[in-house]
Amino acid sequence: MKSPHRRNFYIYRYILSKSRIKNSEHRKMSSVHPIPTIHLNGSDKIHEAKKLRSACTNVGFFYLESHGLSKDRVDEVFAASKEFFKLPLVEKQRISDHELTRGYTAMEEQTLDPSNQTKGDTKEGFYIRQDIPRDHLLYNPAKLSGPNVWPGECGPCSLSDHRRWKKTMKEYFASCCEIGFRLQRLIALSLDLDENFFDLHFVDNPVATLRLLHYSIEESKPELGVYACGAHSDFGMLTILLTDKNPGLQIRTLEHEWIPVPPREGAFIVNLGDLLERWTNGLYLSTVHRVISEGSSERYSVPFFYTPNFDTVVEVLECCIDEGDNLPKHPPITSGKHLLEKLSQTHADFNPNVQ
Ligand SMILES: O=C(O)CCC(=O)C(=O)O
Repeated sequence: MKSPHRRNFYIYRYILSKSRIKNSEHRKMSSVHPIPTIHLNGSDKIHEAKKLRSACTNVGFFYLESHGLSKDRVDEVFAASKEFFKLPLVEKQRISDHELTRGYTAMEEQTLDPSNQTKGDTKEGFYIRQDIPRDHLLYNPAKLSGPNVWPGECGPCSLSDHRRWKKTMKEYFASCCEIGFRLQRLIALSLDLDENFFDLHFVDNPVATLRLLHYSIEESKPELGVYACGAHSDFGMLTILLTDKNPGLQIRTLEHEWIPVPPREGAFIVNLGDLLERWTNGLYLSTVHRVISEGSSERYSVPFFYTPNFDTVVEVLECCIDEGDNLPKHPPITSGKHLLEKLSQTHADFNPNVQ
Protein backbone atom coordinates (compact mmCIF):
# COMPACT_ATOMS: atom_id res chain seq x y z
CA MET A 1 0.00 0.00 0.00
CA LYS A 2 1.35 3.43 -0.92
CA SER A 3 1.73 5.95 1.89
CA PRO A 4 -0.54 9.05 1.65
CA HIS A 5 2.60 11.11 1.20
CA ARG A 6 3.69 9.06 -1.80
CA ARG A 7 0.16 9.19 -3.23
CA ASN A 8 0.10 12.99 -2.94
CA PHE A 9 3.40 13.11 -4.76
CA TYR A 10 1.89 11.26 -7.71
CA ILE A 11 -1.27 13.39 -7.65
CA TYR A 12 0.87 16.54 -7.64
CA ARG A 13 2.95 15.31 -10.59
CA TYR A 14 -0.25 14.38 -12.44
CA ILE A 15 -1.81 17.82 -11.98
CA LEU A 16 1.45 19.40 -13.06
CA SER A 17 1.58 17.23 -16.14
CA LYS A 18 -1.99 18.16 -17.14
CA SER A 19 -1.45 21.86 -16.67
CA ARG A 20 1.44 22.40 -19.04
CA ILE A 21 2.51 21.20 -22.42
CA LYS A 22 3.81 17.92 -21.32
CA ASN A 23 6.62 16.83 -23.54
CA SER A 24 8.93 18.34 -26.08
CA GLU A 25 7.28 16.18 -28.73
CA HIS A 26 3.86 17.73 -28.04
CA ARG A 27 2.90 20.51 -30.38
CA LYS A 28 -0.14 22.75 -30.62
CA MET A 29 -3.10 21.14 -32.37
CA SER A 30 -4.13 23.25 -35.29
CA SER A 31 -7.86 23.96 -35.44
CA VAL A 32 -7.73 24.05 -39.26
CA HIS A 33 -7.15 20.38 -39.99
CA PRO A 34 -6.23 18.80 -36.72
CA ILE A 35 -7.16 15.13 -37.06
CA PRO A 36 -4.62 12.98 -38.92
CA THR A 37 -5.43 9.83 -40.93
CA ILE A 38 -3.75 6.46 -40.40
CA HIS A 39 -4.02 3.48 -42.76
CA LEU A 40 -4.16 0.14 -41.02
CA ASN A 41 -3.29 -1.78 -44.19
CA GLY A 42 -0.76 0.78 -45.38
CA SER A 43 1.94 -0.79 -47.53
CA ASP A 44 4.74 0.85 -45.53
CA LYS A 45 4.20 -0.09 -41.86
CA ILE A 46 7.16 1.91 -40.60
CA HIS A 47 5.87 5.02 -42.35
CA GLU A 48 2.39 4.52 -40.81
CA ALA A 49 3.98 3.95 -37.38
CA LYS A 50 5.80 7.29 -37.68
CA LYS A 51 2.58 9.07 -38.64
CA LEU A 52 0.87 7.30 -35.77
CA ARG A 53 3.47 8.55 -33.28
CA SER A 54 2.85 12.09 -34.42
CA ALA A 55 -0.95 11.60 -34.13
CA CYS A 56 -0.59 10.12 -30.64
CA THR A 57 1.75 12.81 -29.30
CA ASN A 58 -0.07 15.78 -30.86
CA VAL A 59 -3.75 14.92 -30.89
CA GLY A 60 -4.59 11.57 -29.31
CA PHE A 61 -7.26 11.15 -32.02
CA PHE A 62 -7.02 10.00 -35.63
CA TYR A 63 -9.16 8.66 -38.46
CA LEU A 64 -8.47 5.03 -39.29
CA GLU A 65 -8.83 4.05 -42.94
CA SER A 66 -8.18 0.87 -44.96
CA HIS A 67 -9.27 -1.19 -41.98
CA GLY A 68 -10.97 -3.89 -44.04
CA LEU A 69 -14.51 -3.51 -42.70
CA SER A 70 -17.13 -3.11 -45.44
CA LYS A 71 -19.82 -0.41 -45.53
CA ASP A 72 -22.47 -3.14 -45.56
CA ARG A 73 -21.24 -4.48 -42.21
CA VAL A 74 -21.25 -0.99 -40.73
CA ASP A 75 -24.76 -0.29 -42.06
CA GLU A 76 -25.96 -3.57 -40.61
CA VAL A 77 -24.62 -2.67 -37.14
CA PHE A 78 -26.33 0.74 -37.19
CA ALA A 79 -29.62 -0.75 -38.44
CA ALA A 80 -29.56 -3.34 -35.66
CA SER A 81 -28.70 -0.71 -33.06
CA LYS A 82 -31.58 1.54 -34.18
CA GLU A 83 -34.01 -1.37 -34.10
CA PHE A 84 -32.96 -2.22 -30.55
CA PHE A 85 -33.32 1.30 -29.15
CA LYS A 86 -36.82 1.60 -30.66
CA LEU A 87 -38.02 -1.28 -28.46
CA PRO A 88 -40.37 -0.38 -25.58
CA LEU A 89 -38.46 0.72 -22.47
CA VAL A 90 -39.71 -2.21 -20.33
CA GLU A 91 -38.33 -4.64 -22.89
CA LYS A 92 -34.93 -2.93 -23.00
CA GLN A 93 -34.73 -2.77 -19.22
CA ARG A 94 -35.16 -6.54 -18.96
CA ILE A 95 -31.96 -7.04 -20.96
CA SER A 96 -29.34 -5.83 -18.52
CA ASP A 97 -26.87 -7.05 -15.92
CA HIS A 98 -25.57 -4.20 -13.79
CA GLU A 99 -23.04 -6.38 -12.00
CA LEU A 100 -21.27 -7.63 -15.13
CA THR A 101 -22.02 -4.36 -16.98
CA ARG A 102 -23.77 -6.07 -19.86
CA GLY A 103 -26.79 -5.00 -21.86
CA TYR A 104 -28.99 -1.94 -21.52
CA THR A 105 -28.21 1.29 -19.68
CA ALA A 106 -31.00 3.88 -19.57
CA MET A 107 -31.02 7.53 -20.69
CA GLU A 108 -29.05 9.71 -18.24
CA GLU A 109 -27.78 6.66 -16.32
CA GLN A 110 -24.15 7.57 -17.04
CA THR A 111 -22.62 10.91 -16.06
CA LEU A 112 -19.16 11.16 -17.55
CA ASP A 113 -18.32 14.56 -16.09
CA PRO A 114 -20.07 14.70 -12.70
CA SER A 115 -18.40 17.95 -11.64
CA ASN A 116 -19.86 19.89 -14.61
CA GLN A 117 -23.14 18.10 -15.27
CA THR A 118 -26.52 18.81 -13.68
CA LYS A 119 -27.99 15.60 -15.12
CA GLY A 120 -26.74 12.45 -16.77
CA ASP A 121 -25.63 12.12 -20.40
CA THR A 122 -28.63 12.37 -22.74
CA LYS A 123 -27.92 8.95 -24.19
CA GLU A 124 -28.88 5.31 -23.63
CA GLY A 125 -26.57 2.38 -24.30
CA PHE A 126 -26.07 -1.34 -24.67
CA TYR A 127 -22.89 -3.08 -23.47
CA ILE A 128 -21.42 -6.18 -25.11
CA ARG A 129 -18.21 -7.65 -23.69
CA GLN A 130 -16.38 -10.97 -24.03
CA ASP A 131 -18.97 -13.75 -23.72
CA ILE A 132 -17.71 -15.98 -20.89
CA PRO A 133 -20.12 -18.77 -19.82
CA ARG A 134 -20.75 -19.29 -16.11
CA ASP A 135 -19.03 -22.68 -16.14
CA HIS A 136 -15.87 -21.32 -17.83
CA LEU A 137 -12.55 -21.13 -15.96
CA LEU A 138 -12.39 -17.39 -16.65
CA TYR A 139 -15.86 -16.71 -15.20
CA ASN A 140 -15.32 -14.16 -12.44
CA PRO A 141 -17.90 -11.43 -11.76
CA ALA A 142 -15.41 -9.46 -9.65
CA LYS A 143 -13.39 -9.05 -12.85
CA LEU A 144 -16.46 -8.34 -15.01
CA SER A 145 -15.85 -11.67 -16.71
CA GLY A 146 -19.11 -13.46 -17.50
CA PRO A 147 -21.84 -13.94 -20.08
CA ASN A 148 -23.46 -11.25 -22.18
CA VAL A 149 -27.20 -10.67 -22.08
CA TRP A 150 -29.01 -10.79 -25.40
CA PRO A 151 -32.42 -9.72 -26.69
CA GLY A 152 -34.62 -12.79 -27.02
CA GLU A 153 -32.82 -14.56 -24.17
CA CYS A 154 -34.23 -12.47 -21.31
CA GLY A 155 -37.96 -12.84 -21.91
CA PRO A 156 -40.21 -11.83 -24.80
CA CYS A 157 -38.63 -9.53 -27.34
CA SER A 158 -40.10 -7.81 -30.35
CA LEU A 159 -36.95 -7.49 -32.50
CA SER A 160 -37.63 -8.75 -36.02
CA ASP A 161 -34.94 -11.47 -35.72
CA HIS A 162 -33.11 -11.59 -32.40
CA ARG A 163 -30.79 -14.44 -33.51
CA ARG A 164 -29.60 -12.41 -36.45
CA TRP A 165 -29.19 -9.37 -34.16
CA LYS A 166 -26.90 -11.35 -31.87
CA LYS A 167 -24.92 -12.72 -34.83
CA THR A 168 -24.45 -9.19 -36.23
CA MET A 169 -23.12 -7.93 -32.90
CA LYS A 170 -20.89 -10.93 -32.23
CA GLU A 171 -19.34 -10.67 -35.68
CA TYR A 172 -18.79 -6.95 -35.32
CA PHE A 173 -17.27 -7.46 -31.88
CA ALA A 174 -14.84 -10.03 -33.33
CA SER A 175 -13.86 -7.63 -36.15
CA CYS A 176 -13.18 -4.86 -33.64
CA CYS A 177 -11.00 -7.21 -31.54
CA GLU A 178 -8.98 -8.01 -34.64
CA ILE A 179 -8.59 -4.35 -35.63
CA GLY A 180 -7.71 -3.45 -32.03
CA PHE A 181 -5.07 -6.16 -31.92
CA ARG A 182 -3.46 -4.93 -35.13
CA LEU A 183 -3.58 -1.34 -33.91
CA GLN A 184 -1.87 -2.14 -30.61
CA ARG A 185 0.94 -3.70 -32.66
CA LEU A 186 1.27 -0.55 -34.75
CA ILE A 187 1.36 1.43 -31.49
CA ALA A 188 4.22 -0.76 -30.24
CA LEU A 189 6.13 -0.07 -33.46
CA SER A 190 5.45 3.65 -33.14
CA LEU A 191 7.17 3.54 -29.73
CA ASP A 192 10.20 1.80 -31.28
CA LEU A 193 9.28 -1.35 -29.40
CA ASP A 194 9.08 -4.86 -30.72
CA GLU A 195 5.83 -5.23 -32.68
CA ASN A 196 4.70 -8.01 -30.26
CA PHE A 197 5.50 -5.99 -27.14
CA PHE A 198 1.91 -5.55 -25.91
CA ASP A 199 0.57 -8.86 -27.27
CA LEU A 200 0.57 -10.71 -23.96
CA HIS A 201 -1.80 -8.13 -22.51
CA PHE A 202 -4.39 -8.80 -25.20
CA VAL A 203 -4.21 -12.51 -25.98
CA ASP A 204 -5.71 -13.93 -22.76
CA ASN A 205 -8.89 -12.15 -21.92
CA PRO A 206 -8.67 -8.48 -22.79
CA VAL A 207 -11.44 -6.29 -21.47
CA ALA A 208 -12.88 -5.60 -24.89
CA THR A 209 -16.17 -3.74 -24.83
CA LEU A 210 -18.59 -2.78 -27.54
CA ARG A 211 -21.17 -0.18 -26.65
CA LEU A 212 -24.14 0.80 -28.77
CA LEU A 213 -25.16 4.38 -28.05
CA HIS A 214 -28.30 6.31 -28.89
CA TYR A 215 -28.40 10.06 -28.17
CA SER A 216 -31.79 11.72 -27.74
CA ILE A 217 -32.66 14.85 -29.70
CA GLU A 218 -32.36 17.03 -26.57
CA GLU A 219 -30.18 20.07 -27.19
CA SER A 220 -27.03 20.25 -25.05
CA LYS A 221 -26.75 23.35 -22.86
CA PRO A 222 -23.25 23.49 -21.41
CA GLU A 223 -24.12 26.67 -19.48
CA LEU A 224 -26.81 24.63 -17.68
CA GLY A 225 -24.68 21.52 -17.27
CA VAL A 226 -26.61 19.51 -19.92
CA TYR A 227 -24.48 17.41 -22.25
CA ALA A 228 -25.15 14.61 -24.71
CA CYS A 229 -21.97 13.08 -23.30
CA GLY A 230 -19.95 14.81 -20.60
CA ALA A 231 -16.25 15.61 -21.01
CA HIS A 232 -14.01 12.66 -20.21
CA SER A 233 -11.00 10.71 -21.35
CA ASP A 234 -11.42 7.03 -22.19
CA PHE A 235 -10.45 4.43 -19.64
CA GLY A 236 -8.65 1.74 -21.66
CA MET A 237 -5.82 1.56 -24.19
CA LEU A 238 -7.65 2.70 -27.32
CA THR A 239 -11.17 3.27 -28.61
CA ILE A 240 -12.41 2.47 -32.10
CA LEU A 241 -15.47 4.60 -32.75
CA LEU A 242 -18.15 4.43 -35.43
CA THR A 243 -20.49 7.39 -35.66
CA ASP A 244 -23.43 8.12 -37.91
CA LYS A 245 -23.47 11.27 -40.08
CA ASN A 246 -24.46 13.62 -37.27
CA PRO A 247 -21.80 15.90 -35.83
CA GLY A 248 -21.37 16.45 -32.10
CA LEU A 249 -18.07 14.89 -31.04
CA GLN A 250 -15.54 17.48 -29.85
CA ILE A 251 -12.03 17.20 -28.41
CA ARG A 252 -10.26 19.51 -26.00
CA THR A 253 -6.92 20.81 -27.14
CA LEU A 254 -3.94 21.28 -24.85
CA GLU A 255 -4.94 24.97 -24.82
CA HIS A 256 -8.41 24.01 -23.56
CA GLU A 257 -10.28 24.92 -26.74
CA TRP A 258 -13.02 22.61 -28.00
CA ILE A 259 -12.71 21.57 -31.64
CA PRO A 260 -15.02 19.26 -33.63
CA VAL A 261 -14.16 15.80 -34.93
CA PRO A 262 -16.45 15.59 -37.97
CA PRO A 263 -17.76 12.14 -38.97
CA ARG A 264 -16.04 10.67 -42.03
CA GLU A 265 -17.74 7.94 -44.02
CA GLY A 266 -15.67 4.76 -44.32
CA ALA A 267 -13.32 5.72 -41.51
CA PHE A 268 -13.26 4.89 -37.82
CA ILE A 269 -12.41 7.61 -35.34
CA VAL A 270 -9.75 6.22 -33.00
CA ASN A 271 -8.61 7.75 -29.74
CA LEU A 272 -6.16 6.70 -27.07
CA GLY A 273 -7.18 5.93 -23.51
CA ASP A 274 -5.80 6.57 -20.04
CA LEU A 275 -3.86 3.32 -19.82
CA LEU A 276 -1.78 4.12 -22.88
CA GLU A 277 -1.15 7.62 -21.55
CA ARG A 278 0.05 6.04 -18.30
CA TRP A 279 2.20 3.45 -20.07
CA THR A 280 3.87 6.23 -22.07
CA ASN A 281 4.18 8.62 -19.13
CA GLY A 282 2.02 11.22 -20.84
CA LEU A 283 3.82 11.12 -24.19
CA TYR A 284 0.73 9.67 -25.91
CA LEU A 285 -2.40 11.66 -25.17
CA SER A 286 -5.63 10.37 -23.72
CA THR A 287 -7.49 13.39 -24.99
CA VAL A 288 -10.57 14.72 -23.23
CA HIS A 289 -13.66 14.71 -25.45
CA ARG A 290 -17.42 15.21 -25.21
CA VAL A 291 -20.56 15.17 -27.35
CA ILE A 292 -22.70 18.25 -27.85
CA SER A 293 -26.13 17.90 -29.44
CA GLU A 294 -27.46 20.78 -31.55
CA GLY A 295 -30.97 19.57 -30.81
CA SER A 296 -31.85 18.86 -34.43
CA SER A 297 -31.52 15.06 -34.63
CA GLU A 298 -31.00 11.90 -32.68
CA ARG A 299 -27.52 10.44 -33.00
CA TYR A 300 -26.13 6.89 -33.00
CA SER A 301 -22.56 5.84 -32.35
CA VAL A 302 -20.73 2.61 -31.51
CA PRO A 303 -17.52 2.88 -29.50
CA PHE A 304 -15.37 -0.20 -29.02
CA PHE A 305 -13.12 0.10 -25.98
CA TYR A 306 -9.98 -2.01 -26.20
CA THR A 307 -8.52 -2.52 -22.74
CA PRO A 308 -5.71 -4.87 -21.62
CA ASN A 309 -6.36 -8.00 -19.53
CA PHE A 310 -7.95 -7.20 -16.18
CA ASP A 311 -4.76 -8.16 -14.31
CA THR A 312 -2.30 -6.35 -16.55
CA VAL A 313 -0.16 -4.01 -14.49
CA VAL A 314 0.25 -0.74 -16.35
CA GLU A 315 3.53 0.82 -15.36
CA VAL A 316 5.52 3.50 -17.17
CA LEU A 317 7.56 1.99 -20.01
CA GLU A 318 11.30 2.42 -19.77
CA CYS A 319 11.41 3.83 -23.29
CA CYS A 320 9.24 6.73 -22.10
CA ILE A 321 11.46 7.81 -19.22
CA ASP A 322 14.36 10.01 -20.13
CA GLU A 323 17.20 11.25 -18.02
CA GLY A 324 15.79 14.73 -17.59
CA ASP A 325 12.72 15.83 -15.69
CA ASN A 326 10.58 12.98 -16.95
CA LEU A 327 10.07 10.85 -13.85
CA PRO A 328 7.04 8.52 -13.66
CA LYS A 329 3.88 10.64 -13.35
CA HIS A 330 1.70 7.79 -12.10
CA PRO A 331 2.15 4.79 -9.85
CA PRO A 332 1.52 1.38 -11.45
CA ILE A 333 -2.12 0.32 -11.60
CA THR A 334 -3.92 -2.75 -12.88
CA SER A 335 -6.10 -2.34 -15.91
CA GLY A 336 -9.04 -3.78 -13.94
CA LYS A 337 -8.69 -1.49 -10.94
CA HIS A 338 -8.63 1.59 -13.17
CA LEU A 339 -11.69 0.38 -15.08
CA LEU A 340 -13.72 -0.47 -11.97
CA GLU A 341 -12.95 2.92 -10.43
CA LYS A 342 -14.09 4.72 -13.57
CA LEU A 343 -17.25 2.64 -13.97
CA SER A 344 -18.17 3.29 -10.33
CA GLN A 345 -17.60 7.03 -10.72
CA THR A 346 -19.72 7.38 -13.85
CA HIS A 347 -22.53 4.75 -13.81
CA ALA A 348 -25.45 5.22 -11.40
CA ASP A 349 -26.64 1.60 -11.80
CA PHE A 350 -23.27 -0.17 -11.65
CA ASN A 351 -23.44 -2.79 -8.92
CA PRO A 352 -19.90 -4.18 -8.66
CA ASN A 353 -19.25 -7.61 -7.23
CA VAL A 354 -17.01 -6.91 -4.28
CA GLN A 355 -15.39 -10.15 -3.13
O1 LIG B 1 -20.61 9.04 -29.22
C1 LIG B 1 -19.48 9.49 -29.40
O2 LIG B 1 -19.16 10.04 -30.46
C2 LIG B 1 -18.42 9.40 -28.31
C3 LIG B 1 -18.80 8.48 -27.18
C4 LIG B 1 -17.79 8.49 -26.08
O3 LIG B 1 -16.92 9.32 -26.01
C5 LIG B 1 -17.83 7.45 -25.02
O4 LIG B 1 -18.83 6.73 -24.91
O5 LIG B 1 -16.84 7.33 -24.28
